[in-house]
Amino acid sequence: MGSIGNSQQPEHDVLVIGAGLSGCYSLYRMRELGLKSKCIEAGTAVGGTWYWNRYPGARFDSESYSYGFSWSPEVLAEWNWTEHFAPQYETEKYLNFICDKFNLREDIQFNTRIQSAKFLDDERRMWEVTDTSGNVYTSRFLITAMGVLSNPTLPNVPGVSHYKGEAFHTARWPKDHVSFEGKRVGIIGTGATAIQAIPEIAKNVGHLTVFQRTPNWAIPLHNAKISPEEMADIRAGYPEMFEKLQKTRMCFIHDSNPDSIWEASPEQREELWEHLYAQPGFGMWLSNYKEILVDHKANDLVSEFVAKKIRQRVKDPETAELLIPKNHGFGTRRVPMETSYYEAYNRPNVRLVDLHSTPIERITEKGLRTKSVKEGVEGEEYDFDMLIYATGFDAVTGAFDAIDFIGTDGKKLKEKWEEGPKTYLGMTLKAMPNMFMVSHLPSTTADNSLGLTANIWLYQIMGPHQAYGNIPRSIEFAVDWVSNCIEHLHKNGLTRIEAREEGVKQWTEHVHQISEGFLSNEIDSWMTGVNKNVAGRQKRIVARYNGSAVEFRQRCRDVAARGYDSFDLA
Ligand code: NA7
Repeated sequence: MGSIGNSQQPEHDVLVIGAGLSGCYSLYRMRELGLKSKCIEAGTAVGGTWYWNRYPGARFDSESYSYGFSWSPEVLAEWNWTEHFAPQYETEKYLNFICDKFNLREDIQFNTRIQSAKFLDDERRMWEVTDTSGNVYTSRFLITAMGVLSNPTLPNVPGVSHYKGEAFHTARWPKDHVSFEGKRVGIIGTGATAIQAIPEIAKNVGHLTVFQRTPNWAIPLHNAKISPEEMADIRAGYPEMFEKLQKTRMCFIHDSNPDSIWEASPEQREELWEHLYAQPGFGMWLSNYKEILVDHKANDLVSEFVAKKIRQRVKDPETAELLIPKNHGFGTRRVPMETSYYEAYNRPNVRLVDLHSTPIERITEKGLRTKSVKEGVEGEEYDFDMLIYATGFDAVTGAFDAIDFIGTDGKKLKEKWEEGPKTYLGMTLKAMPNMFMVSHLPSTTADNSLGLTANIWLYQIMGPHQAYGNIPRSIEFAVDWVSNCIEHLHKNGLTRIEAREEGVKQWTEHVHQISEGFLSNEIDSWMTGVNKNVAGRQKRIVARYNGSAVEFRQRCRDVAARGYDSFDLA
């Protein structure tokens, strides 16, 4: 397929922002179509999350083989996973292996951060993209290979810049070895990241203090090595496994459970929960009774089971109680998967501080100071050699806010999404012709705004209003759909595609409607777009497609089958 164009030739047919999983696969597909493509990446290498997010303990919590790409038979034949839940360095190696194999790096421009993207007038029908150094790139189509978990955020407490010791955000962990040996370390946050990091840090640290605002319901990962024989069996089972993943609601390997909790006896419930708790991976979340994520009473029962497990595993009853969530039920936030997380609190060198009774007053030069909510009780002063911020992200729309996307109406996307994202199929937008949002493991963006010790990077995963769950499955679908769409445009001599107002309205309503009834909607978390550290992120929004991935794909395929007639094409 030759270059797309009319009299006003852009420099590129396709420009991809971000060289994570989705960016690299987009580039691969565009090349297959014979299009002149370029991928722009702020980091110095490919891989995004799995390059930059290298805090101790970082690893998949979905089965490695189910999280790899399925589109290349050669990669499936040649790549061996060595652990059921691959550590960060293995996944980073995997992405580099793919880039080497398909020579993707030659079309990736590293160390370049995009600042703005503007759709030029209808005559020229192209995007003008500008990087932070002022370089300008033009392209017929723009693929944003970014997503919703981006912009690591620091706590909104005074004094963050005053701290003089080593300080790291977990999403911007340095490449060089970080030693905890003999050090007094403080970590703020107890989300999925901290829950992976804490047991690893605890092994080597002088003393670790964990500052917890909201505990989460974590369950055991049960990771294990994969022997060569096992890998051979996994490989032989790939076709069947990928077919199965396409049939499940969230494309995970775990079967859903059609059974009703109300038809099970207490003994049967206990038996199922013991079985799921002992299983590797997300089974406890995904293969549980069908009511647990929608019915408060059912949710209370399973929460009580997990609370019992925490009480059994944590020796100090007071600490155990603090680690049991009281403001949300099991599975209503992202369930962190852990390896000896609760046992870390049985070590004499680990202390848990409850920020509800003693919130952080300020970060100081030497550490931090808490205050007590009880009158007459003093706060405490903590001195550290190292402070770790495991404080999460400005999620969901943050990735898109970081770039000034300006469409045909002259408005910034950021302003248009103040009340939450509005999309058509989660991939296209009104007034942003020729722009596609693919779903979205990691793209990295250099940013020094946090002013911490390490090189710091942003990473972004998943896009708004698209099926979530097993992210690489969503990426493959979105990239294939976009590639087919661009191919269709080219074959038909079309140079402009734009979502219609009506389509955006209907899709956004559909996304909201299928989200109804989930207990998770009632809970503040990054999944509902809430970040207490960021102005304007206090209100819950519907950002994810909560329906089945099977249905999502069917709806998108129907649009393609009708020749994209729900778009304005020109
Ligand atoms: P999360 O899940 O957003 O967790 C962030 C943690 O940091 C969470 O415990 C927060 O408490 C805590 N936090 C944030 N700000 C503060 C302040 N100001 N004071 C005290 N504690 C604070 O991010 P993660 O990186 O752990 O995980 C993100 C996702 O990445 C994860 O779900 C995986 O899908 C991959 P809060 O809960 O807000 O009270």
